[in-house]
Formats: sequence, C-alpha cells, structure tokens
Amino acid sequence: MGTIFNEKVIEDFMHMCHDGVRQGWHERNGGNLTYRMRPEEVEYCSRFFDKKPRDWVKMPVQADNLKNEFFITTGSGKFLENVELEPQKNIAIVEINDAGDSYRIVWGLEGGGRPTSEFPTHFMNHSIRKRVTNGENRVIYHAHTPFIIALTQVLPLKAEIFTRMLWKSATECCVVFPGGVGVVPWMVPGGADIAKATCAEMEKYDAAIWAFHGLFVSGPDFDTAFGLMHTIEKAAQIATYALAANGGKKPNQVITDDNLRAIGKEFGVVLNEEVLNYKSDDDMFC
Ligand code: 2HA
Ligand code: ZN
Repeated sequence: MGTIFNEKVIEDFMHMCHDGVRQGWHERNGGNLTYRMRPEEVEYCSRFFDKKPRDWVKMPVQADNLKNEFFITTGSGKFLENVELEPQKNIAIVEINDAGDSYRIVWGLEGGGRPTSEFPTHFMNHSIRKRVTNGENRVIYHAHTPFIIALTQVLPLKAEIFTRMLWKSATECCVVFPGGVGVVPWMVPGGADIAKATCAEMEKYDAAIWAFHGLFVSGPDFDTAFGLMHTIEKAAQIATYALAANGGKKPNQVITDDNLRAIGKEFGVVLNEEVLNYKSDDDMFC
C-alpha cells in the first residue's frame, strides 16, 4: 500500500523546505511553509491518517472559505533542515473544522507539536489568496531572506519604493512580480495582528516583506512560490551590492521607467501602474 511519502505533494513539500535551507534562509527554526491540499491528495493521504485525530485547537483567526480544508504545514519550533531527515516528526497535515476557526492534526508531528507559530498569518493569507486568485493559489511560504531584511533597515518602508528598487535591480524581475511587493512595518510575529496587516498587503500583492524579519510569498504551486521568493531575494542582493559598491549613494545609472514599460510590453505582462508612476524624493532608483 506504499507510504504517505509516495504521494508527490508530500515529496514536493519536503523538497521545497530543503531548497530554502540550501539558500541559507532557514537558520534554526526560521521560516515556515503551508500548502492547501487538493481533494485527490487528501484522499490518497487519508489512508495514512492517525486512527484517532488529535483535539481541535481554536485559532485567533477565522475564514469561511477555508472550512473543511486540509493543509500540509511545517511544525512550530521545528527546523526546516530536519524535514527531509525525519518528515513525520517535523511536518503535519491539519484539518480545518466546519466553522473555519479551529484545526486538528490528522497526521505527522509524531511525538507532539503544533503547526508553525505563523499559522494564523498563513491561514489568513490562504483565505485572501484563494479568494483573489479564484482558488488557484495553494502555497504560502515564509523565509528569513537576509538581503531583504538588510534593506528594510536602510530604505523607506513603502511598497512602491521597495518594488521599484527590486524591479530595477535586474531586467527580468518585473516579469516575475509585475504586481509588486507589499511591505508590513515591524510587528510582533506569530499573532492575529500581523496576520491582518499581512492580509491587507496580500489583497494587492502576491508577496509581502516583513520589516526586519523576512518575506512572505504565495503561489499556485511550489515552484512558482519558491521562484518568487528566490527572485525577490536575489534582486535585494543585487541592490545591496550596487548601493554598497557606490558608497551608499544613488546608483549612477538605472533601468528607467520607460525601460520597464518596454519589458512589460515585450513579455506581455501588466506592471502595476501605481508603482510605475510613483514619484518621490526618497526613491533612489528613479
Ligand atoms: O518559524 O520564522 O516567524 C519561525 C519563524 C517565525
Ligand atoms: Zn520568521
């Protein structure tokens, strides 16, 4: 009858954790990943569910459009580095109740544990992204991306300024995130308040920076979500190097707004006009 690890979605989930570790984004227990399962994936995995599910746990958040969904999630306090070594101890499948306000573990986290400490933010982001993408988005991913974190200590914490900088770091960035990237100011992680603030950004963008902390991205599948995280973080790395190489001053030459428009036209993507037309003295990349 095989094992739960024969199911491709479980394999892909574990692989993505490892990909993030390889990038250096998951020191200790940093970062977390959740995936909203398809009915056929739940059906296959259900034969491996615990005979007796664990107790329902009430969440500080609620979502009507996630009632009775199943999620794969990393565990709170668990190291993403250990997911490939001992997945059954470091990840779980949780079921959401009829009211959309509680979860229970149906598989995994053997020996005890809870879903990621950021489950409220993941859960609410899933709700928003499911709605705004008509059910297409299934992945929410959080990583401690060092160059993004560094730049939140240097640049104004505004979505338009960060997006313009990231678009202008390298030519094809604007094709990967034409809608832009949101910014959440410093907040205490783990609770309902930061979940709500992140949701406000996820209404408009498929990625949100957490100042002094890292990045949240969403996507329809693991590759797209990982690729978005990777592209944004690499753009931040290039911007950091360019600023540092120029002594922290405004770059001597940049990809212009008209260059961005030309890329959008050629690649058939619609760049966020509000960001494209944003003008500010604080923008070093104009
Ligand atoms: O899982 O990254 O934000 C640890 C974290 C919390
Ligand atoms: Zn974190």
